[in-house]
Amino acid sequence: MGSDKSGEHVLDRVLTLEIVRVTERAAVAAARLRGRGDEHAADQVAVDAMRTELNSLQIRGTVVIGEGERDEAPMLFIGEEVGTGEGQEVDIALDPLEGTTICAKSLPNSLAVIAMAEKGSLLNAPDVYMDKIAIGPGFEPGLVDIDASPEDNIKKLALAKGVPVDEITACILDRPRHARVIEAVRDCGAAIRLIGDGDVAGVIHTTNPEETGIDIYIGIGGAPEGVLAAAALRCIGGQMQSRLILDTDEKVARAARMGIEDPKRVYSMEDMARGDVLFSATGVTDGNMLLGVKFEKNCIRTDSLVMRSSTKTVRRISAAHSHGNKFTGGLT
Ligand code: VTB
Repeated sequence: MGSDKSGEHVLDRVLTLEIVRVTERAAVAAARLRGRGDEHAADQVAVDAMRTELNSLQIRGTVVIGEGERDEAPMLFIGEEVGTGEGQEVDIALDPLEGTTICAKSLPNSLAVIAMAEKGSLLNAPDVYMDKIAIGPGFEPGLVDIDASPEDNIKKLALAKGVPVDEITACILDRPRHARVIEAVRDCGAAIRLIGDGDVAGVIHTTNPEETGIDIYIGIGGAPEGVLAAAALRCIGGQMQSRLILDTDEKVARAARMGIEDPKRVYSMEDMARGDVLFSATGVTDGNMLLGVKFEKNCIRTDSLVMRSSTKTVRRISAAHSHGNKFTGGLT
């Protein structure tokens, strides 16, 4: 571990640039299967590629948010150890292909994502649903509240931005479970960007409304995706709150086995991702913030965001990978 000026232990900054390869490689692999209608195959190649690259990093990593539990996920399962086994001990949250359906249909905003943090600082969330609310940076803490109504949150956000409510756009997953929220948001005059999948991107998009057109994320998505989104927001800035949906005894028991004692707890962004966090996302398909992978005659192009919470540096890395190297299936 290194140490920043305040004495806080931080992750080795070299890793900031190292982890981008992990998402680049997963994105390139998945992009070859864009629009083929086979979600499973696209996910599988992304998992394989991410794992190979992750295992070349000089870390002692443990997957805490991954492809699922050991029995259902042969690779990158929760608890799997990754890296060379030398170097810093880190916890890892990953989604080699966030938006498998989007990729299979070649629609916008599928990503390869990974977050890395000091050991013990990422919420070990079970693979259940999570209620989430998120806004970007620049607002007073506690401006939005997961327990307030969508109308209240949107009105407060509009006031803080100094715009009328009808200039606010909320991003919501297009699911029947959101019928009431969708109605409430429209009734108060705001617009909605309905997305088919990909709520990690949906949350990240709130950090740059000028570019993405999204001011607030509201609704229920996956808990693993929630932790990844919180890690990203810790790096860029913004606010997020969440609550796990533990609506059966089995889910409550499963969460308890992962150390979650209060099934109704509201998590802040810092509760989900503490301390120093690194985050990398590479576009698979074109999106509102990142371009998808481009296969060109002489190279393969990738577009990534790489960030680190302790310094809040956000790097946009556009890379050209020459044919014949490991990204293209050639020699490493
Ligand atoms: C969201 C979305 C993901 O899961 O978290 C969603 O961002 C939640 O689950 O891309 P449902 O699809 O059951 O609503 C994903 O779609 C990944 O499966």
